[in-house]
Amino acid sequence: MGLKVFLNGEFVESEEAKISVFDHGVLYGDGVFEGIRAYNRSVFRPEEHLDRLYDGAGAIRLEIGMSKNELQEKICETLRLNDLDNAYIRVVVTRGEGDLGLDPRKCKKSTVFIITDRIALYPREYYINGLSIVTAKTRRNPPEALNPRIKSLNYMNNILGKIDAIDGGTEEALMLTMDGYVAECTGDNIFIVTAGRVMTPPNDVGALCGITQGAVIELARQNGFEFAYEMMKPEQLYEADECFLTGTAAEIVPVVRIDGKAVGAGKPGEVTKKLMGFFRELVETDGVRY
Ligand code: PXG
Repeated sequence: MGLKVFLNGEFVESEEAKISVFDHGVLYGDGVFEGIRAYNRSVFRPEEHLDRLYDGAGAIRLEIGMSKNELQEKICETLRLNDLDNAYIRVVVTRGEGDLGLDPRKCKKSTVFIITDRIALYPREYYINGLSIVTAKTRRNPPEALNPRIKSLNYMNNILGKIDAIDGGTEEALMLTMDGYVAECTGDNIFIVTAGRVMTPPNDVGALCGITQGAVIELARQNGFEFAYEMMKPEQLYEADECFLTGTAAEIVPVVRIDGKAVGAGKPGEVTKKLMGFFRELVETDGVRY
């Protein structure tokens, strides 16, 4: 039995879930999206994901056409219909159908869909032994161009970064700002730990405000770790005691090698492992039931 997809107000079989070739989401990547997780029949922090979705839509002057509450209810309904206990949820809002021109005013109604699926987890190996990453040659978009705070459907900058990762024989790549500061990875935020201090770059350098990043900052503070937003150059990463990535799909994944250089002892660090434990508890307890 196929999974049902919410598409423009209706639930349809995944094979029937189709959108127009004139949709500006397809023609121009004109739209916004969210990736959300459900654990044990609870959606993890849906309000935060929906706030980010609506803020992004506002920034590109896209009218979603549904309230946050309605959309949250449709997410829960989709999960219930598909009887999923644990899931990866993709919410997508595009500008909708228009003509062969950029003008967003030609698109009269947004396209909204929700895909819920079983989550394909990263290999356990990454969490036990850690991940190697490389610095992408592609730089992150400056906030004055396509602001990385907007989780837009135009992910070409990140895809180019991902190609750099693949070329470097790894799964994830570090993306720098135009000034050479650490921004984030192609689909994850980045943290380092140096002398017991947990640090991540300030999001206004040009990075997505990650929901997982926010949760990890809370956990670090609650558990007595010193935390600071810090501008950092790649050299500071090489010299860090620990490094890890955060993201909805990845959760917390230790980084043990950057550009071929070992981070700390070249294995997942103690602070990273503690935070991974706290995060596991958090997702099991802090969610919205469906
Ligand atoms: N930075 C970027 C550029 C992202 O796309 C994150 C950071 C982490 O944010 P959250 O809110 O998830 O903690 C993301 C989100 C995937 C996938 O399939 C990953 C993301 C988005 C879409 C798909 O791996 N990462």
